[in-house]
Amino acid sequence: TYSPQQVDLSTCDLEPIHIIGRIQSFGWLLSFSSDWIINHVSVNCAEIFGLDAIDMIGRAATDFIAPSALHDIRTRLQILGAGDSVERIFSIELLDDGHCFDIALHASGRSFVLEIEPSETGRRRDYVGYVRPMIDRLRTCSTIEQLCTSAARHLRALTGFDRVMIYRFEPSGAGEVIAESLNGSVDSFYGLHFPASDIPAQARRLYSRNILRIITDIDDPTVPVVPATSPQGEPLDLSMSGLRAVSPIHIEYLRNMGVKASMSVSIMRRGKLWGLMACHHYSPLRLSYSVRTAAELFGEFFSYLLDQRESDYSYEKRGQSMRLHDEIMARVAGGDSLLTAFEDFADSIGKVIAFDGIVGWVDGQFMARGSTPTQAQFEGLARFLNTAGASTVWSTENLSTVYEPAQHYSDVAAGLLALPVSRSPRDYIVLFRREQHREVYWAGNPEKTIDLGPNGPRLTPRKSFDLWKEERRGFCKPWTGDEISAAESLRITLLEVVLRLADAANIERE
Ligand code: BLA
Repeated sequence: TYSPQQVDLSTCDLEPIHIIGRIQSFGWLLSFSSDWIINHVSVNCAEIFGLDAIDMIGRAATDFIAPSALHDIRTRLQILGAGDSVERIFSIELLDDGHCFDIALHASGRSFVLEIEPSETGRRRDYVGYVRPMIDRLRTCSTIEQLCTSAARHLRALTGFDRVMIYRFEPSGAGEVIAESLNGSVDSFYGLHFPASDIPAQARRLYSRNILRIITDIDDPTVPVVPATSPQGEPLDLSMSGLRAVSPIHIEYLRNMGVKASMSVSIMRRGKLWGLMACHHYSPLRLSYSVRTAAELFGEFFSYLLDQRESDYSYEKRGQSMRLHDEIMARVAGGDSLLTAFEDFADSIGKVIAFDGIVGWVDGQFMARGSTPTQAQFEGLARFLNTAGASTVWSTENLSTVYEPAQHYSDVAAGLLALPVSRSPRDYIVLFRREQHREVYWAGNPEKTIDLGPNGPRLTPRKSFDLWKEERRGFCKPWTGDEISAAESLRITLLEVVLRLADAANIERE
């Protein structure tokens, strides 16, 4: 038993969603060993195989599948790679009764899982053929914002969801809707923030392996997979399944939101979950496996293009910081000291990293420009910075939480980026940013999740997603990864300059 005190956000992370033991009812699932003996079935299999699911266990899967289908399946099993790959066959006559199915095959432990869905009937549509022009459109987008908006629009056109969002994770794990496409009758979520606990850690890990999930109807009673465990006591791992039933906690979340069906496609960047293409529908929505496959493919291409755009941007920034290095070195070679050239340096640095104020603190000399602490205040701050170490840049968006005296000047310098420019902690170039008073709009009060709900001793999704405004005080505009790496290379340049100037001074003295 749990006491309410023990129920914190980490209990969300403990729910074993990959072994939930149920699938959604829009398909059928069976698993078999490498010698084709059926070891798990979803109980609805009776609908297509005409035999009670329980009676299928222990029989050969080959007894149920038509020879030509079996041939195709066998071939696919041979090419099924190690790891998380899934083989798909569309429009296969599984039972030789004229019915076409779409199937997915993947390995789970020592078994193979066969997932079956009805093929789309009527006018057959080549969805994969749609993806090409969608991607061509994306290629013409030059900014990340355009790219995301265009992706949301195209994914909505392909799938028909009422709301398609591009949701980006922040380093804290919370996230923001950065682009959206809507059916005119639903509310916008654009710009809204959601707390990290909405998508717990194990779900994120799973979503970086299996990149698409759909919930066709939150009221679907779902179907058990039997037996619950193998003779060895192991449940069937459904991590790579496309039919897996989802966590009841998440169903409650969607219900509280008023959403009936959802889908999300993972946006991966360099092996990490960057965000989600998150889709909502206000009535049940079943998408065929071929549409989902097209959506998945589109998501993968979108991820590549996004990575390319972000890399182009970083590359441009790197170029700028290299030019800055050259500029500074040229000036020092021309005989300027760091002190006499401070104003010029400040200008050059400002082209690469925006700041509101800058301080140079070299050999006990204080030089300042723009919005900075006073010399007396800075001397205290420099001692604090000494404790952060001399070998790398150090930054904060909110100085006063780590260094209390900064409260007295948080209006002029809420955050800083410090570049130690001598080998011992002593000399610095410090960039300051003013407070950026920011209002963060949350979809519901993110702290209001600490309740025990119908799903037992776990946190309950919040009931209200009404706009909740957080006033963010004392923070400056965040220093980006590109800015921090530019500062790091700038630091190396300045270190060289300071050493060179010190050498020159020594030579003069001798
Ligand atoms: C899963 N939570 C998810 C998913 C999304 C969100 C997108 C993936 C499943 C899907 O596609 O529907 C959250 N949905 C969002 C967010 C937006 C959105 C942020 O549309 C913003 C636009 N959820 C809670 C709490 C817990 C929780 C308190 O609020 C835990 C106690 C759990 N969320 C939770 C779990 C899953 C989940 C367990 C995994 C569901 C599964 O795959 O089984």
